[in-house]
Amino acid sequence: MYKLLTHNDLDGVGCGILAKMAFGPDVRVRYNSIASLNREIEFFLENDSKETFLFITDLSPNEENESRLNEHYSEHGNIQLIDHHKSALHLDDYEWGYVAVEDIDGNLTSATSLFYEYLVSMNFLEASDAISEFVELVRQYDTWEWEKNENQKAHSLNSLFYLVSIDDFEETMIERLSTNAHFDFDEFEKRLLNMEEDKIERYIKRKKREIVQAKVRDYYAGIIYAESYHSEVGNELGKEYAHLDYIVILNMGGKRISYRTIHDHVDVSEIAGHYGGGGHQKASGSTITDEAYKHYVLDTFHLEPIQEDAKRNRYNVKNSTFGTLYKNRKDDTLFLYPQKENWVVEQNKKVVGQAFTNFEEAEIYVKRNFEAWLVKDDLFVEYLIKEVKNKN
Ligand SMILES: [Mn+2]
Repeated sequence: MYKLLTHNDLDGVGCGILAKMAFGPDVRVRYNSIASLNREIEFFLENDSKETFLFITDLSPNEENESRLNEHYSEHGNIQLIDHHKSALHLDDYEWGYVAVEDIDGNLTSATSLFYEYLVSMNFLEASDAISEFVELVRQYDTWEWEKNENQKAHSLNSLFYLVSIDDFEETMIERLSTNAHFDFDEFEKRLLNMEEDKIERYIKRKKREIVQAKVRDYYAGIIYAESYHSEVGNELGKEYAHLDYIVILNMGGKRISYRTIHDHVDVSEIAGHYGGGGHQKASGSTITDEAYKHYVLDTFHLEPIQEDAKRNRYNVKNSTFGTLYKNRKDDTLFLYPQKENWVVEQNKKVVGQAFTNFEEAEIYVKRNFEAWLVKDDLFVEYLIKEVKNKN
C-alpha cells in the first residue's frame, strides 16, 4: 500500500492525481492544509501498517515530526518527501527528503512537476503528452510563471480547480489525462471559466478600494480581508500599490494569513516564519497568531483605505517634467518635480525629505510617509494657476 499526504491546493492535488494514475487503488490520498499535515503524520506513524509507503508532497512536517519520520525511516525505509518550498530545503539533507526549488535548467519547480519526474523515473507512471501538458500548467500557475508567459490556460486551470470539489476535479482530470492525447478544457468549462475570470476581476476591483497600509516591523504592508483568490488579489494589489513591500491577506474565518510580494527585496517566507508559518520568497502563509492579530488586525482596523491614483489624467501624470501633484487625507499638497539631476518633494510648498535620484523613489517616499494619491487633472490645473498668480 501507498499513502500520500499532500497540500489541498492545485499543486498538491496535482500530486494526488498523479499518484492515483500511478498506483490506482493501491494508494490512499489525503489532502491537507499546512496546519493539518502534522496531525496526519502522527496518525500515520501511530496507526498505519509499517508496510505502507508514505509520500509527502508540497508540505513539510514540523521539527518534532521531522525527527519522528527520520526514526521511522531508519527502521522501515519507506518514506519519500518531495517539495519545492525554500522553507523546506533543510529536509533535502535526509535520505528520504527531496527538495528542489529550481530544476537543472534554472526553471522554478512545483511539487507536481517534481513528483511527476520521480514517478516516471521510478517506472511507476508512463509519461504522456497530456500529462506533461497538465503538469506544466500546474507548475506555471504555482510558480506564477503563467503571468510573465501570459499563459491564461494555467490560470484557468486553477480557477476550475476552485469551481468544483476536489473529488470532482480529481475524477475529471484522471479520466481526461488517461484518455486524451492532449490536455484541454471542454466547451462548457470554457464558458464557465470566462464568467469566472470576469468575477475575479470585479472582486479584485473591490479589494483595491478596501486595502489599508501600515508599517509593520521593518516593512510597509498593505492589509486586506479576503476569503478567496488570494494569489490574484495579492498580485494585483502588489502592482497597483508598488510602494508597499508586501500584501497581507487575512482570512478571518479560516484564521489564516497569506503573504504576497511582487518585489525581490522582501522575502515573505521570512515574514510568515516570524508568525510560525512558511512558504516561498514571493508567496507564503501562516496562522493568525496573537502577535499577527495585533500587528495586522488590532493595530490597523481603524485605518482608512488607501486612495487610488487618478487614472484618466492627461496633465497630472507621473514622471512629468512639469511636476506631479499628490494630496492626502489631511489635505496636504505634495508636489514632485525634477531639479537638475534630482527629484524634489514639496509638502505644502516646503521641501521635505532628501533629494531623490528618480521619480519612482520620490513617489514611494510620498506614498509611504503621507499616504498621498495622484489627484485629478482639475485640481492640478487649479494648483498651477494659483502658483502663477502668486508669482505675479
Ligand atoms: Mn506548491
